[in-house]
Amino acid sequence: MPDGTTVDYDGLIPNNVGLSDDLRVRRALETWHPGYIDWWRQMGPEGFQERLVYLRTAVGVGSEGWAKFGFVRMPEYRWGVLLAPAVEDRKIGFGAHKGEPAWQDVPGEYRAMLRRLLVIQGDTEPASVEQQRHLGATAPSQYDMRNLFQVNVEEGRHLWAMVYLLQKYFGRDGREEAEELLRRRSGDQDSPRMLGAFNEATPDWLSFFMFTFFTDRDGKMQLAALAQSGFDPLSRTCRFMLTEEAHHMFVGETGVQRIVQRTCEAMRDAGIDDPTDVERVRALGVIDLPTLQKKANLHFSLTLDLFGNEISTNAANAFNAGLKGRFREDKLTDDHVLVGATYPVLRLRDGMIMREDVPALSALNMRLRDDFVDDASAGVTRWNRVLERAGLEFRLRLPHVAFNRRIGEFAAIHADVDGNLLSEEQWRTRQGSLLPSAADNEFVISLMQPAQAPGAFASWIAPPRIGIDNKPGNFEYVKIEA
Ligand code: BYC
Repeated sequence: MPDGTTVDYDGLIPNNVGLSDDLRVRRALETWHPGYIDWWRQMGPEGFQERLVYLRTAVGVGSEGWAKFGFVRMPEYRWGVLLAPAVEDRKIGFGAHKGEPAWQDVPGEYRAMLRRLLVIQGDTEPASVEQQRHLGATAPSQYDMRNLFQVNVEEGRHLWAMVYLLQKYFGRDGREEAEELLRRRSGDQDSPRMLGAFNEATPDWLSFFMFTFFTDRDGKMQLAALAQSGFDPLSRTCRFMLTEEAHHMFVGETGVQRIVQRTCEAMRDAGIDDPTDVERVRALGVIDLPTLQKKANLHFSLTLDLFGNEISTNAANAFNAGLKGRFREDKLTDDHVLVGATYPVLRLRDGMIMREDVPALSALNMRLRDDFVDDASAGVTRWNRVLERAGLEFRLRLPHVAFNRRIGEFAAIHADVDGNLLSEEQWRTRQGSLLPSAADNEFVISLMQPAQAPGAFASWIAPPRIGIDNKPGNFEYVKIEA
């Protein structure tokens, strides 16, 4: 039996779940494997599949030394099934089953609910790879290209994580769902991915950094909520996924930070101190700050939609069932049952946005969304430090939660970034100053010229302070010449 911290690399599928002794699941996964590789070749990073990339691969699940770095061709990456070590005697921490032993198998009455959660989570992982598949060609440096590919292979592994749970615990339904996860496509008319933001295009690197900053952070919050699950295999799976997820948000946060830094430097060198002098700033070959704000507005609002409706019986049921907890549930000090508790939620009442106390159980999506907003604002504060240091007064900010929504209370109305309601006509007039316009997007895309020589960086982004795995600035992260 595996000891739960070392990974068995002998078979086709690296794992710490004892696959060598679990013939049924091993066969199911080995049968699914060729379809996955076909999907990766068709829908994974375009143009770089045969290049050697300096990637980290998980080799253990302990807290130290869990990954090793080395050159790998992406289709040969060792995707595997890795669960965080089991916690002895773990109990369900919330809901109607609080205090009972955590489930090692699927509780029959919650089968459908659990399957739906796994499928939604699983669906987002390949979706993001599909969304990002064209970006390699315009990478602003080898460092960034390598980070993109790292994020992509790990999203691929996160798909494996959900597919393992489906194959192991859901029999034939699980196998069918696993096939469907390879069949849907981001943005496809007939067979789209399940959640809205995962069908949007990621046409440029600014979008990629904003996506990893905001949307991967939804991933972090959702995984953190699922890591609390009373279904122990899901909890252990998500705990390990969170270890990898941290790098994805690092990529987003530092990506935007480096863009802000480069813009500030270029403005200073050119003696421009008005950030709204967009044309002059753009002429320097850097991204103007108002455009950065508009992109942040877009990605923040798209990501808020991923938290579902403000009032949700699905969320209440999943919590009651002990399947999906709150962010850091185990650190919270209330009764973890929430019957009779309330939570304040922003709602639309008589054409106004009002705070209203609602039953806490039905407001769990909002609670997670509020935790997300706090987490994201800490990142925005770090971006703003760059502006402060540069002596500029401009600050980036998060728009109001009612801005540009397609799911929930505010889908029916228009609001500006301060939460003031706008008429249809006012929205039409102001939209271009709040969200990226076609001209803004065109400008950003015009900057996306590849910088492929080791140590080279595109004009619009500063180099990172430190290389991946402490490598020097001119390290060849991707062997571009085959
Ligand atoms: N788009 O009761 P409600 C990540 C549907 S990201 C389309 O509010 P619930 C990653 C909803 O399905 C994290 N439909 O829903 C990031 C429901 O339909 P049914 C992904 C939507 O269940 C970057 C109906 O509306 N993981 O990992 O409370 C790169 C009623 O809604 C949407 C998860 O999301 C939408 N946005 O909340 C790579 C965790 N929103 O069932 C990866 C698992 C709602 O009535 N998912 N609907 O027909 C969940 O926990 C929940 O399903 C949701 C929705 C939070 C998504």
